[in-house]
This record gives sequence, C-alpha cells and structure tokens, in this order.
Amino acid sequence: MTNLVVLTGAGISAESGLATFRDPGGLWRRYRPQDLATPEAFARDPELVLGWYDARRAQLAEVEPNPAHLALARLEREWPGEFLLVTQNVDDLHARAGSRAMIQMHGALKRVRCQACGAVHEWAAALPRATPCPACAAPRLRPDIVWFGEMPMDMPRIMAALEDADLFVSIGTSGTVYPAAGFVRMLPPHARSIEVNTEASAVADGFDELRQGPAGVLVPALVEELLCGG
Ligand code: BJW
Repeated sequence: MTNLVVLTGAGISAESGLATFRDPGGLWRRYRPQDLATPEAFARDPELVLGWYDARRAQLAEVEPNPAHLALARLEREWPGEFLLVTQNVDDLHARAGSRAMIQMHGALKRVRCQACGAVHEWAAALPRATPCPACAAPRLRPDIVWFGEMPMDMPRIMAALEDADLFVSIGTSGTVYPAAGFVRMLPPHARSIEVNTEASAVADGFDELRQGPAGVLVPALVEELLCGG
C-alpha cells in the first residue's frame, strides 16, 4: 500500500480562469498582500478586505473545474492506499470536481468565521461589514481565510500524512509560501517526490522529478500513469 499526499497551489486553477498570485497578471502583481491578506489589513480597512473577498467569492460562479481537478478526484477514488489532498487554494474547484479527502490549509472563500464565538458558516453571498453571526449575533464575521502571520489549518493532520508518505506530488505552487513550501523537505527518506509546474518552483531542487508543463495536460497523464502503470 502506498501512502500518497498531493499538494496543490494556484497554478492548478489557472486553466479554469482564476488568477494565480505571483505569475505575470497574478493577484500579488496587482495588489499588495499587506493591504489585503493580513489581520492588520482587515483591522485597518475591513471594507476593502471584505470587498476583495466578495469579488473573488462571486467569481467562483463563473469558473469550472478543469481536467487536473477532475483527474485528482479520480486518483482519490481509485488509489489503493491512503490518499490526502492538501490544497493552498481557497477556491471550491477541487470539491466541485469530487475530491473529498482534502484539507484546504489556507481556508475557503465560501466560509466565514465569527471572531467572537469561533463558529464557522458556509457563505455563498457577499459579506457586508457588521453582518451578525448566525450563531451568536455578534457583528464580527470575517472570511475563513488564513492570512499572513496566521496558522494554516489542520497542520497536525498534514504533518502526520507527510511523515507516512511514500509518494508526494506537488502541483502548481511557486514554493514561496511556508509552511507548504517546506513539505517536500519533511518527507521520509524513501518517499518519491514529483513536482508538476509550468516552471521550476523555488523549491524544485528538493524533488526527485520535475514535470514541466500545464497541469491540465500533465496531471491527467500522471494520474493515468500512477493508476495504470503507464
Ligand atoms: C502552473 C500553471 C499551470 C501557473 N499548470 N502550474 C520568512 C521565511 C519563511 C517564512 C516566512 C518568512 N516571513 C514570513 C513567513 C511566513 C509566511 C510566508 O511564507 N511568507 C513568505 C511570503 C516568505 N507564511 C505565513 O504567514 C503562513 N503562516 C505561518 O507561517 O504560520 C506560522 C506557522 C505555521 C506552521 C507551523 C509553525 C508556524 C500563512 C500563509 C498564508 C498564505 N495566504 C495566501 C493568501 C490568503 C488566501 C487568499 O486570499 O487566496 O495564500 S498568500 C497566497 O500564496 C495564497 C496561496 O495559497 C499562497 C501560495 O501561492 P501559490 O499557490 O504557490 O501561488 P503562486 O501564484 O505563488 O504560484 C503559482 C504557481 O503555479 C507558479 O509556480 C506557476 O509557475 C504555476 N503555474 N500556471 C501548472 N497551468
């Protein structure tokens, strides 16, 4: 039995039409992360931050999972060993493709969290400032997103899966944001690691194998190879 951990980043959703962060045209080429993706930014200008997440949440209605998302859902269904998908993405494309054994380590656009009572709510609409929490009525809801300086979600489960991994596949991530960028260095010595990206990531030298090209083409081929040996 082979334990498989797959890590994905913004590159896997690029062919669905969602901008990445650091590529030309990426979100961090147009906006400053310190203005939008930190707790301090939210405290300073909640309307700006909520509006940015409202726009990105609304954009999800305009995009569909691509062949790479669908192939990973197939891999989960047909893989004979343990399987865990860890995504840094806050979009809902993996879930809509059918992935279930999944951790969204940086949170989810379609969830909000109450800063007063901690309740997490599914949220598909806009989030106006001071909307009361459905659980406690406090006007303290925020996007359920992991901003810079905050702890990514489900880290103990992710670390346990990495410790037991025999195979690690990283897809469409630049390898610049930690802790995810460090996962390839946390694998047991025997584990095989494969990176799929249109260009070598910042941590590419830690992988056994690099496959260069678009995820929408390379991931279905890799999944076929892993499941059918060719
Ligand atoms: C394709 C493709 C195609 C394109 N096919 N490929 C100094 C040193 C080390 C660490 C730190 C440091 N200073 C601060 C830190 C910590 C900080 C950090 O890493 N900062 C770095 C920028 C230096 N990290 C944190 O603060 C994290 N928390 C933390 O560390 O807590 C402490 C702790 C944790 C654990 C243990 C102990 C302590 C939190 C990070 C939160 C990240 N948040 C964001 C935004 C919020 C979500 C949102 O609004 O969407 O998450 S930032 C942004 O970057 C987003 C992404 O999830 C994340 C990663 O980006 P990703 O996915 O890699 O996208 P890109 O655009 O960078 O890359 C896309 C790639 O795809 C490229 O390589 C393309 O080539 C490729 N590609 N098209 C295949 N078709």
